[in-house]
Order: sequence, then C-alpha cells, then structure tokens
Amino acid sequence: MQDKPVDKKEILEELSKLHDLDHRYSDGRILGSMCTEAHPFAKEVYCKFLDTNLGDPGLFKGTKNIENEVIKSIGGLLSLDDACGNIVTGGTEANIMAIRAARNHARKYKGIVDGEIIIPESAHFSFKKAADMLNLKIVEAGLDENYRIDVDALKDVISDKTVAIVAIAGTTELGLIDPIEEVSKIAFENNIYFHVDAAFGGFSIPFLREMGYDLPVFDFSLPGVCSITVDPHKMGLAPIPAGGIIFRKKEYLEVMAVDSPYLTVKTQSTIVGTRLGASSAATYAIMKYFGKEGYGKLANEMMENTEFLYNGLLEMGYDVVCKPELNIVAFNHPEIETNLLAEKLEDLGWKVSVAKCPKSIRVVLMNHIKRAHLKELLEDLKEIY
Ligand code: EBR
Repeated sequence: MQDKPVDKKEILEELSKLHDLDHRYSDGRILGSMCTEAHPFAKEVYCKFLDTNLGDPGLFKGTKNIENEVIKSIGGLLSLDDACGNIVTGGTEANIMAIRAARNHARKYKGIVDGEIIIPESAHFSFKKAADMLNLKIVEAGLDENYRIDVDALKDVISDKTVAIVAIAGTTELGLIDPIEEVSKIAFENNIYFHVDAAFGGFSIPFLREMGYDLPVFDFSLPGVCSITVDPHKMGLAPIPAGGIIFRKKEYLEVMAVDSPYLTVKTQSTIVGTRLGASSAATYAIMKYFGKEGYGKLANEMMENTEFLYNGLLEMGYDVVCKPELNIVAFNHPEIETNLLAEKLEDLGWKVSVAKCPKSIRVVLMNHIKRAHLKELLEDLKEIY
C-alpha cells in the first residue's frame, strides 16, 4: 500500500483498465456460465442494502423479514408452506449447509459418527468440499445410459452409514433432472435425509412446468425431500452472491445451531457469520418485479434458444449428447477432438466450457446469449465443419 491517499479519478481509471480485461456477458460470447448479468432493478436494490448484515439480525429486523419472505416465496414455488432456510453466497454454501444439517441430524438421532453421503457421478464438486469439511465419505452412484442417477446403483450403495442422498434438478454439465420421485421414495423408505440440488433448475423448472413443459416433479411435494438448493444468482437474475437453501423443517436448522453469545440472537445456523442482507433484498425485488409470469417468459425464451441451437447443430451434422431437458446443449464434432474444437472456437472469440461426462462442448443458454449470438456461433461452427 502506498503512503499517501490517491485521487479518486486516478483510482477509477486504474480499476477501469483492469475491468476491461474481464469478459462481459453482454458480448454474448460467454457460453459456459450459469451466471449472467443481474437485472438492473435488482442491482439498484442491492446497492441500497449494502450495509445490512444478517449475521446480526436483531440490528436489521426489516432486512431479516425480507430474507424470511424470500425463503417463504421460494418455498411456495417448491410446494412448501412456511419454508425455512437462508439466502447464502451460492450453491456451494447452500449444499454445504444441507449436508451439514443431514450429518448433524444423523449424528443426533441415529448416532452415526463416520457418515457417508451418496451423490450421483454428475454432482457438482461443491459436495466434495462439503464432505471434506464435514469429515464425511463420498460414495458415488453411477449414471444410467441417459446420464441420470442410476436408481439401482443408488440402492446398492446405501449403508447404515449413509447420512444423506443427493440428486440433481439441472445437472451442471448437461442440465438434466435426476429421477427425483424415485430417489425420494428410496430415501423415505430407508429414513435417510434427501437433498435436491436445484441450484440451476430451481428458478426455471417450476415456471416451465406451469407453462406445460413436460418436466418431472422435483420438489417438497415428494415426501422424502428434506432440503433444496435454489440459486437466485443463476436463473433468477439476482446479483452475485445469492444462493438459496430451503429446508422442509426448522429442526434441520436447529441441529446446526451454535451459541452466538454477543449477537442480538442466541444461536446461528449459517456457516457464514457476517453476511449480506443485500442479496436477500435484491432477490426479493426481482422476484416481485418478474412474478411467475416474468420468470415463465424468461425461461421459455431460453428454452426456445436451446431448441434453436440444438436443431442447428443437428442439421449441420454435429453429435449432440442428449436432447436438452433444460437450457444446456452439449455437443461434439463427429471427427474433431473436443479440446481441439474448443480451441478453434476460442480462437474465434468464444468462451467455451468443456464437459467431462461425456467429454463435449457445453453451452448454457443464459439470458445474455441472444438469438443473434447463436446465429454467429452456428455460422462459425459451419465454417469449422
Ligand atoms: C456452475 C456455475 C458456473 C458459474 C460455471 C459461472 C461457470 C461460470 N455451477 O462462469 C450446481 C448444480 C451447480 C453449481 C454451480 C453449484 C455451485 C451447485 N450446484 O457456488 O454458486 O451447477 O458456484 O454453485 P456456486
């Protein structure tokens, strides 16, 4: 740090230069992100609440009410009245909270001390962090030929150490929805905590279903589901950081509570102490502003773009990994190796992402990718072909 204060203008110029090195969503070239530019209204509200701290909710009662309302509102979308939970920093923290709740619950009520969690092979790597931090062993359940959790493989790996089963509504690589109803049944019958990671799909599946899309049930209407991750900062157009963790029962928050002596509340269940109220306020604002109708329109638009890209690729002769269920398309060239194809696209200015299972180029059709960008992408792919 320098000794003397620096003029604001100089600082801003310096920051601008660095900011210019960043890719911008508005260029429509970022193809692999599940985040996107937040809605301007959500950003406006976010700035107004920057100083609020939900780590000490007694000091920010109004903002705490906002968080409660957002959680109830998301819970409502997921068929749960009086939901509890928190707006957290993202899907990672939400998943860690869910697994912590499951572990503590199993420790308290079943005496399991060296627990295991069962996750599908397609699970996000946040569960590896959760297992590492919480001293749990990861047991992977294989996928079926359609890249969804293989229910028989899942049954085979359940043991008396299993503290949680995880399934996904909107996988990171392919956007697929696991057979959640079947998994819920298995978890319920075996009295095992069941967490659904809908970080990506949670802000689109409910709206698409209401619009008549044939998508499976994944929410609290299934009796085995104990918690769901839903991220406002992905498909919800809220500013980063905004993840959501919704629990079926207060009990799951209570088993994680630690005493918080010097605060305005006696206990705290979240992982983070000092935490933003701005994320809750911005999420509240954007959910009101869009309503189900607005989100439905948005999700439908992204599905139409998905269809457009999918058909365009098939027409040209590219191999598409699977028929998209949500707004992700993964594909390969019939002859060019995936990394080489990725390099060619990068050379043409596209920011691409390579999926691991199966190895392919994945495009997440977020709000910043418009039809015009897709036409350019298809032109470039035609050229490459
Ligand atoms: C990928 C997010 C991503 C975002 C990738 C930006 C590239 C980007 N996924 O440039 C699931 C199903 C996910 C996921 C993140 C997380 C973690 C949990 N579950 O902590 O908010 O796809 O990153 O969410 P996070």
